[in-house]
Amino acid sequence: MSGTVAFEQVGPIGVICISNPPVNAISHSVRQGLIDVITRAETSPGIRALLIMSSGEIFSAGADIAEFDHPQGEPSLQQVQSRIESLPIPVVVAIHGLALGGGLELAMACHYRFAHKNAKLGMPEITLGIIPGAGGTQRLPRLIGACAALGMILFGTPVSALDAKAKGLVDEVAENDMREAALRFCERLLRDQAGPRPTCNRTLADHLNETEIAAALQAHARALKGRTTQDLVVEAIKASKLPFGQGIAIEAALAQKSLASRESLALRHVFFAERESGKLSGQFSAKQAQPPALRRVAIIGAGTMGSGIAMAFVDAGLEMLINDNDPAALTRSREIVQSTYASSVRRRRITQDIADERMRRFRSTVALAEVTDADLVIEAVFEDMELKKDVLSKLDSILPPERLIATNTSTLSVTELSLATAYPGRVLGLHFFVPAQASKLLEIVRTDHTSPETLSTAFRVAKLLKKVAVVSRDAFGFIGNRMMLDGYFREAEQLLLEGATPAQVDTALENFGFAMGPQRVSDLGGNDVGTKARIQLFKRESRPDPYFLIADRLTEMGRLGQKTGRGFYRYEDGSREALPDAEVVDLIEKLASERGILRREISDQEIVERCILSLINVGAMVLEEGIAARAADIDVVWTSGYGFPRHVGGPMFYADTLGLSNVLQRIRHYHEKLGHYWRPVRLIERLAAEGSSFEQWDRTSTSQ
Ligand code: T1G
Repeated sequence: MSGTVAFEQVGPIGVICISNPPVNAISHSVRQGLIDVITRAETSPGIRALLIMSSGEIFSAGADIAEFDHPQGEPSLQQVQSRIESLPIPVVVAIHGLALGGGLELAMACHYRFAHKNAKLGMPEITLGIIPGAGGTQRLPRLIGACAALGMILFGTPVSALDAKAKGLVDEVAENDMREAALRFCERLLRDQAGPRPTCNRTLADHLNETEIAAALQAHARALKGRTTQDLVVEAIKASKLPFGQGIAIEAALAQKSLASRESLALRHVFFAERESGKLSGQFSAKQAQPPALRRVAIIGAGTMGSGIAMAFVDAGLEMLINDNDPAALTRSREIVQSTYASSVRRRRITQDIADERMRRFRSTVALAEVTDADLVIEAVFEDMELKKDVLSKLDSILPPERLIATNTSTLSVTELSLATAYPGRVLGLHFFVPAQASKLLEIVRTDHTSPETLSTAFRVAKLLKKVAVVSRDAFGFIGNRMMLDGYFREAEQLLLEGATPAQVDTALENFGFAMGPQRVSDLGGNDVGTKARIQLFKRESRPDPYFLIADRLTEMGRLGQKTGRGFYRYEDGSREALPDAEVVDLIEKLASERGILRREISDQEIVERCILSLINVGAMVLEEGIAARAADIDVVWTSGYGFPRHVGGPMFYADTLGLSNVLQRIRHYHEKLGHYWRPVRLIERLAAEGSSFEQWDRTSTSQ
């Protein structure tokens, strides 16, 4: 009997309990355990029904993703499901928390589904680049209809228990004590002599037609841009109109195909990389330090970033106090937050009660002294060294030494700021991204002084805000901005000088999969923001010309981007549509001729290759300098904070798929053609010479 599945007889009911922490993944041991207890139940006298449930927070997060890279040992989940479905007695499943992927597929093979009112049920396989492979594309259509099933599987986000009941996926929803309620439900079935009800024998209520398929794909077009898994999903669900045996065989073949796809390898890499980046390795193991409880947070500076960060904490349930010495700024901040909640209420994302409750926890003050009872204080004032030092030293004088002080700087030296305080160990950078309340990424910037307690509190903050945390050592631009400025955006500018247009560069990279091209991102964030960042950079380091000639000239000309209606593009009043502007092309031509740069036709392929390779090259530099601990961390930063396509896996994973010797050969090609800043990084040369990869580098460097 496996240790992950327990069996107990309660009168005529055999209770089977899965216990495989932390998420009851349906690993080999669970599958074997289920087969063992079903066999035992079949031979136990007096058993007239089975109840399958789980212990812990959730029912099950599905198949064990960690097993995907190895041949799946018998019994398979399909074999477990056939045993359950063909039992001569009713089998009930009780779902609490979450039933995802293979977990929901197991539930759909049971004869009756019972769910707690707060439970959620979903098929997130598409987020891993695979299709449901344990009957999900065959049983779900039989339970809720092919069209609804297509919607649920393409979307990947779980539905509530009440929605699931309305769709016919769940038979009954329980208010409280799950186990007791589920046992009552089984007894009622026995009283009503309700027998087994194999889902596989059900007939489809509807058939998919091309219009519905097109509509469903269109509804998810943005999320599925550049992806292919959706085509396999459609093919599999179409097969659900066939006899079950035929459909399940087609699903199995398509599932195998999806599992082997580059898209899935990339998405699984990002899945585990996001979970790994949340852990500290080596001398900074967070386990040594228990972070203090976080109930109250204070933000200094009520600008756009300060207000967004404040909202993120309020959304996470914390008490919030925002401070600014300008009462008008506080009023503006409150109005911005209030109107953001109002639009969320209009879009039915939250209720008015929730909006009101959150505004009650959003307090503001001009008195800095009032922040002393906050468990954490984050400064988000204007990006100026002297101003930030002044704020930090004032906070240092009024806060107890163990209290964490964080700075939201994106360009200044966190080390220098921390040394403006008496306790540099309690200072670090919490680099949020616009919009702070919604962006997934949080760059945690540690200095050589940052203490383990401070670091583990920062990780606690990320978990509370449901953000993906990545640790960066303190250096100019940390991980993301450094690679953006010295690699990706810089190369985009160079391509403009050599003959490409902003629209051509942006479209080429958006076709590669980026959410938005570099020039459009610059116009959205404000070209002046980039210029200010470079002014800070040049106080610490130099960069040879040309380095953001065009963007800095646009700033001088007041072409700041969307906020001024003109930037790399022009924008009609009230529109965010980026329209080409001849004045910009003229400016670029002039800057190029001033530097004797010959302009030429440039292919989209060259644009993508140069922008991505420069990202990879600077990424390797960031690794070599120890600013990022893992190549996988860089992939997390770029996929969760800079719009790099998740289904490509991030720049470093992508480099591995290209092969580092090919990457090196192409970088050397551009080094010869374009000069010094394309010099290949030694780490790439070494790994290519060893026939190695960034993934292997991660494995060896983090194990040291
Ligand atoms: N398999 C293996 N490990 C898993 C796992 C899974 N399905 N889900 C989570 N973990 C690990 C995770 O790596 C982490 O480990 C720990 O559990 C806690 O996770 C046949 C083929 C459930 C919403 O896509 O979305 O079924 O880092 O930090 O924030 O058709 O995990 O501590 O060592 O994320 O509370 C489909 C994936 C599988 C769901 C919990 N299922 N998981 O979030 O904790 S494919 C999914 C999640 C499938 C079938 C197919 C989330 C969660 P560690 P966590 P969390």
